Amino acid sequence: MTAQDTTARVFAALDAFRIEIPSWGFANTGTRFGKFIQPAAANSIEEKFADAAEVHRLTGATPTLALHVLWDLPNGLADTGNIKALEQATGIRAGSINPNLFQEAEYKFGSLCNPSAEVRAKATQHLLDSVAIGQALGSSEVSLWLADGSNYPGTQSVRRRIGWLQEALAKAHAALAPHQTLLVEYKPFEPAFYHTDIADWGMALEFARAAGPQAKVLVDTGHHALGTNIEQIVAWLLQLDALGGFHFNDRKYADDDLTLGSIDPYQVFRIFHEIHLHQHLTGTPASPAFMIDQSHNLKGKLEAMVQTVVTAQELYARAALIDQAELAELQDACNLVAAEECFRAAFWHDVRLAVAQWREARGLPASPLQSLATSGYLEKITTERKEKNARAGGSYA
Ligand code: PSV
Ligand code: MN
Repeated sequence: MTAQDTTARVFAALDAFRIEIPSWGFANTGTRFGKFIQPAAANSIEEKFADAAEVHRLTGATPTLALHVLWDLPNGLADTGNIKALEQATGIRAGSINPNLFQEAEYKFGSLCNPSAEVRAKATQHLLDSVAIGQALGSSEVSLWLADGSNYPGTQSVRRRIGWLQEALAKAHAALAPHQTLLVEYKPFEPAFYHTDIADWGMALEFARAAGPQAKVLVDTGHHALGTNIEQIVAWLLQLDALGGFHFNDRKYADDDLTLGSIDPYQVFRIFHEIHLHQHLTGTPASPAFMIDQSHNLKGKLEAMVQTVVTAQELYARAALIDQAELAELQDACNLVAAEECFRAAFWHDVRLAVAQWREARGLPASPLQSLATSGYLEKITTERKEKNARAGGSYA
């Protein structure tokens, strides 16, 4: 491939690449043992939109902000007017709507799978409200993650809980507008440690299929047992037209929420390869919703978010450099070393110069991280927010 071809591929890949950032990535968060308060953290939805707009100004790739209903729209539908005003003011659009079915006291023993019909009804209503919020905001994804499960064998009926969840998802699906997708996220454990009601992609896929054609699976890269071949799951979901979206982050052991690509950039590259390959095989671009699900409490929140988006752009561009036709030929010939080298050559290709050229050609800062450091934005929000943050409690118990 000539240098010109490489640059053209990088430009085309980046022009098409958008990734959603999470509102909770700007707020004070912590570990199970305590919150680490940051002076510049966002305390309101206004501040979250402002931070998201800054990330988009720097990277050109994050036009939408994922919203978590209880945290960002505590009054539900009544808050959508405020969100619309913020969209107007910042140029950032509301992204996926995330129902919150894990925080309230009633959900101690589950939400949509709770043995109590009353609790299930409350949870189902919240899910339906989330669908309505998505409609009011014109957002396309309702992204469902359940903390439901149990901690001790024999204490819950896995079978009956499957039925309850199917019922709730069917109701949510029936309420979707044509432009909406219901994303079903899975997670093997935490906070439930014995069984989780949607524990893996097979269960998520089955729930999505039973709910209807507008329900798809969401793959959170942190939600797999160690050693799981995530790109194979992605390949299967693409093959079945069932891949709805991603929550990107990185992990060493579990749902660590580390910065994308910080532990295993090759895995992200392999996942992006499956996305590019889909277009090569079918002629149609794969269109899962790319989202980040990270909430940093050690790194600065803005810096971590910009670093993540930049890494995602670089890895997406690198995966676009694979010569798919050549790779297919080598695979068919079972020419293992040559096939692997064709694959790896793209991974090892340093695209940073081409990415910087793309940024400049699109009127963006050549180095988003450097530009963030010198823009004065971090100093400004630190001054504005530090007193409020100093009053925030960080205690676990
Ligand atoms: C749960 O671990 C999760 O991945 C879900 O997507 C939640 O909505 C998100 O994190 C934020 O808590
Ligand atoms: Mn997630």
